Formats: sequence, C-alpha cells, structure tokens
Amino acid sequence: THSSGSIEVERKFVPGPQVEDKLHSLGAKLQNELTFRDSYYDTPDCRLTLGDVWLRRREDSWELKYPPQRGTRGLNGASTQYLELNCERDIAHRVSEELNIPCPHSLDLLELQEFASFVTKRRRFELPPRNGSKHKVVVDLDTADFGFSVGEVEVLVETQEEVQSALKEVEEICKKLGVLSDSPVPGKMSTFLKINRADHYKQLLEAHVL
Ligand code: V4E
Repeated sequence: THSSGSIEVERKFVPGPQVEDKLHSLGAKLQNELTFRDSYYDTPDCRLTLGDVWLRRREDSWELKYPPQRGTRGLNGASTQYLELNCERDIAHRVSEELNIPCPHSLDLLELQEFASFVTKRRRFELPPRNGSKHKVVVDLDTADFGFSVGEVEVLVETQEEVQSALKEVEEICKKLGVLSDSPVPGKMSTFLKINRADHYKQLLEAHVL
C-alpha cells in the first residue's frame, strides 16, 4: 500500500521456519508490525475481480489494484505486477470505467457487495540497498485470521521500463532467502475464496485470474 500510481512488483512465497534467520543474515531490519482488516468489494456478478480489478477497504481507506495494461492479467510467471490507487476519486473513476457506468461522486453510492473480509498481522522487513540498484525491497510476513500465512517480496517502481529489472531483483531476493518457487504461491485472497467462496473461486480460476 503506497502513494497513488506506483507499480507494485511482487512475488509470494511459503514462509518456512528459517526465513526470519535468513532475512537477518541478509541484513534485513524489522520495520514495523501492523494489524489491519481488509474488506473486498465487487458487483453481485463479480465483474471487477473477473477483470482482475481488486477494490478493498483497508481499515478506513479505499485501495484499488489492477493490471498496468488494460485487458491483461497482473500475474506474470510466479510474480505479479499491479498498479495501486489510494485516492477515492481516482478509484471511483477507474471502477466506473471498468463497469461502464457514470463516475459516482462516492464509492459508497455504488451497489457493491463485500465478498471477503479478514484481518492480517504483518511483519515488514526492509532490506539494505544493493549494489547497482535504486529499488527499495521490502519483505512482508503475513498471517491472516483464518489461519493462513504467506510471505511477499515486493519492489515499487514508478514506470513500466523499470518492471523487468524489478522482476529480476525480486527473484534474486527469493533465491537468497531460499524460498524461490517456479509456480505462483497462493495468497491470502485465493485461499480465503477457496475456503469460503468456492463458486467465486472457480469462476476466477476459469477466467485465469487466479
Ligand atoms: C488476489 C489479488 C489481489 C488482491 C490482494 O492483493 P495481495 O497483494 O495479494 O494482498 P496484500 O494483502 O498482500 O496487499 P498489499 O499490502 O501487498 O498491498 S491483487 C491481485 N490478485 C491476484 C493475484 C494472483 N492472481 N496471483 C497472485 C500470486 N497474487 C495475486
């Protein structure tokens, strides 16, 4: 979650028991520990998420994630790239565009339904700057309240030109942490839907969103 308009390049991993020691040996510092509730919203026929557009309230703020290029998916191999918006007016504009409806003055005016809500406890680590890179890398260790844990290596970039090198850096860090997997690792949302919303989950699999 960041300033409006940046591209988040990230790779999820299964956090083994040694990962905190590994982070330590790479010089990572625990930046903060956060607890937050995310509630996700969609139309009754799931048109946002079927288009890989993810609208949520994190505590009291609206956030939107969607693929940088229209009509594509944010999933890229085992990594993902999403644009993130944090400004409600920008979010309302993008959501109305996706749904082909006039732009509402507030997101509260849209007839959206909550389809997922869970609390995450997050330990965020920051890695020291690496030679030849201007990107800051953060590693999140998340545990959700439905009994699921996942890690993420994440780099924020400003332009599409930086995405390729960011993908390489994220992969490199996963290797060093000993958590590199060839296939995508299921995240909190995918796991939540599989457990609680089997039909929605199936639709997203069939649409190749998950
Ligand atoms: C499911 C999903 C999205 C919503 C959740 O985004 P995510 O980054 O997984 O959540 P979180 O809590 O870590 O947010 P942060 O604090 O980092 O902003 S956005 C895109 N997807 C689809 C998706 C996918 N198809 N495959 C993988 C591996 N991840 C996400």
